Amino acid sequence: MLIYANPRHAGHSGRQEMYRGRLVPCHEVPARLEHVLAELARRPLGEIREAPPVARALLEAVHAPRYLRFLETAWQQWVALDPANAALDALPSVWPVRGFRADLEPANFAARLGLYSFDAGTPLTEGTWAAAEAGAACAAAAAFSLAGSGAPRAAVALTRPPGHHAGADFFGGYCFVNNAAVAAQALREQGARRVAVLDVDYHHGNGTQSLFYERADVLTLSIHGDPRTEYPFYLGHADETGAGAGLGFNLNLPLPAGTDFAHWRAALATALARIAAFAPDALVVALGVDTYEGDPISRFRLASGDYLQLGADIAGAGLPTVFTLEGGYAVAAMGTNVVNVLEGFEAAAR
Ligand code: OKP
Ligand code: ZN
Repeated sequence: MLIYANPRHAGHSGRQEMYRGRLVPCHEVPARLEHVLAELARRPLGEIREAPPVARALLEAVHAPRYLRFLETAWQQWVALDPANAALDALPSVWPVRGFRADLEPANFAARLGLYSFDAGTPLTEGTWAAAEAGAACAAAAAFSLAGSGAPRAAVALTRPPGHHAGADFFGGYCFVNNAAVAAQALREQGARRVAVLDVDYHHGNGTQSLFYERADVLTLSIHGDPRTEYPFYLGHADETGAGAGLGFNLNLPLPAGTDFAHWRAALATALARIAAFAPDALVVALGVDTYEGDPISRFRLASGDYLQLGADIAGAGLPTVFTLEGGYAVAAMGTNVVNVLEGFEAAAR
C-alpha cells in the first residue's frame, strides 16, 4: 500500500480543550501520529510519500468557500485582536443555535469562530490550517493514487487533525477539514461511479454523513457509540437513512458503550453486506482506533489483536481502498493498533 504522511501535522498542537467546566490537556496530540510512523518503521507496509498540494476546487467541492477562507485566516485574526493571543489557542464559546442567523458573517471574531464550529473541545492554533490543508492533500493523493493500471489496492492518508466530524461549514470534534469526504469526492472526480465511506471510529462521523446525506453516489456508513450517550450526541441514530436523492444511502450502526469485538464485528458484517449490495467502485475507510479497550475517552472494548481481523474483514470487500486516519487517544497503543489494521488488510488482500 501507498502511504501519504502529513508533513505539517505537528503544527496543529492544541493546548487545552473544555471539559466539565475545566480546560484540560488536549487528547488529540502530535505524538499520536508519531507513534504510527514509528510502528511503520518497525513493520513497513509500503512506500511513504509526500502529497502534492490539494486543489482548491476539490476542497470547495466539500466545504463552503467562506468557511475555508475563515479557517485559513483565523489565526491571524485571533492574534490581531491582541498580540498576547499568540500564546493562547482560539476556542469558541458562543454558537448560533436554532433560530439564530447563520447567513450573515458577524464582524466579531469570537462570533465568527462560533458560527463555524459546534464545540469547545477543538482549539484552533497557529498551525491548524496548514496541517488541515496538508492532511486533505494526503487524502486526495491517496485517492488519486488508486487510479490506473498498476495502482495499489490501498492507500493511506496518515494525518491529523482528524476529519470526520467536520461538515460543509463547521469544525468540531478535533476536526477541521473532512479528509474522508475529500478522498470520496476525489475518487468520484477521477471516475468512480459510486463510492462507499465506512467510518469505524468510535464516534459517529456526523460531518461525513451530513456532506453526503442527499447524494446517492456516495454511500455513508458509520459504526459508533450510541449518540444517546456518546459524542457527538446530536446525530448518528439508526433512523437517519438519507434524504431526497440520498434516501437509503446512509447507514448508522450505533452500539452501546461496552461493546466487545464479537458484537462490533457483527455490525461490521452488516455494513460490509450493505456495501456489497451498493457495488461501489471504491471504498474510503475513516479509520479511528478509539474503539480500543484502553482508549481514555471512548467505551468499546476492542483489543490490539482484533485490529488485524478488522483490517482483514475490510479487505474482504475486495475494493480499492483509501484509509484516512481519524481518532485514537491511547497514544502509546496507537501505532500497534493502526498498523495492525493495515497489516491485516494487506495480508488478506494479497
Ligand atoms: C474525535 B474523533 C471527552 C470529550 C469528547 C470530543 C471527542 C472528539 C472525538 N472528554 N470530546 O471522533 O475521534
Ligand atoms: Zn473518535
